[in-house]
Amino acid sequence: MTDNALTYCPGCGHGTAHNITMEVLEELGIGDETIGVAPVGCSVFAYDFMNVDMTQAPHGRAPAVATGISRTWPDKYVFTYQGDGDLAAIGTAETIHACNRGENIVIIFVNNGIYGMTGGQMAPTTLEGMRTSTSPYGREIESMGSPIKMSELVAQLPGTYFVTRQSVHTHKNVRKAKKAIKKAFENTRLRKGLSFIEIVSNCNSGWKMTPNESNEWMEENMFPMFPLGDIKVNGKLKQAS
Ligand SMILES: Cc1ncc(C[n+]2csc(CCOP(=O)(O)OP(=O)(O)O)c2C)c(N)n1
Repeated sequence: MTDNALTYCPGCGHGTAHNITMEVLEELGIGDETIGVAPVGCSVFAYDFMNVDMTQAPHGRAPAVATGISRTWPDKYVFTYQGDGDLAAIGTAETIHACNRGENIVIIFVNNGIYGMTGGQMAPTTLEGMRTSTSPYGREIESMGSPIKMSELVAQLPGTYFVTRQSVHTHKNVRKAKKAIKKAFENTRLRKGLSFIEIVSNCNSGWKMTPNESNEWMEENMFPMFPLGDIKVNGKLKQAS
């Protein structure tokens, strides 16, 4: 990480997710060979915090930009870091097609169930009944559709080699998430294709809760819809989805 002070809300999972990503690169000794693509959203300034070569893509386009970088420099480790509005709404096409092509990149997907940066609007990942600034009476499936489970969706595509869902809200979960991120970059080294790491995260400001309340709410409400664990390992689906 750089020495810049994080601008995330106190209690938000983004800082931890950044930190473990950078720790993995340092431990693998590949920081100088890595290029990250920041999204639009709260983590738009990831390039200020992550001490590796970074660029930033228009909203949702990070997997397409990462594709170009990875194909231009096939020996580099290339990753995107994206929120759920970015990855699962505005960039759905880029995400699906990069996964389907099996680009040799890592996608780190931080799912907090809403558009955090712009004021907590509904995202494709918003839970049924969840109140957001654009679903003030709660998400209604009939008119707004069901939450999209991106990890289960991309795991069906032959191009994904590793798909897992993690969280960073406890020490134990941080360790597991870090292990998953390490495995993902090792897959890049072995040129195995695309590794997709979902991190279910809180958005205590957007959810209008204290950090502790938001973590408890996440366990009780987000995890039943977005269960933690590996979904696809070494190109093989682990569980029916
Ligand atoms: C094409 C486009 N549409 C909309 C926006 C406005 N916008 C900026 S950030 C954001 C929400 C990002 O939410 P998410 O990707 O979930 O990340 P978070 O802020 O929650 O980490 C939106 C809609 C934009 N910049 N560009």
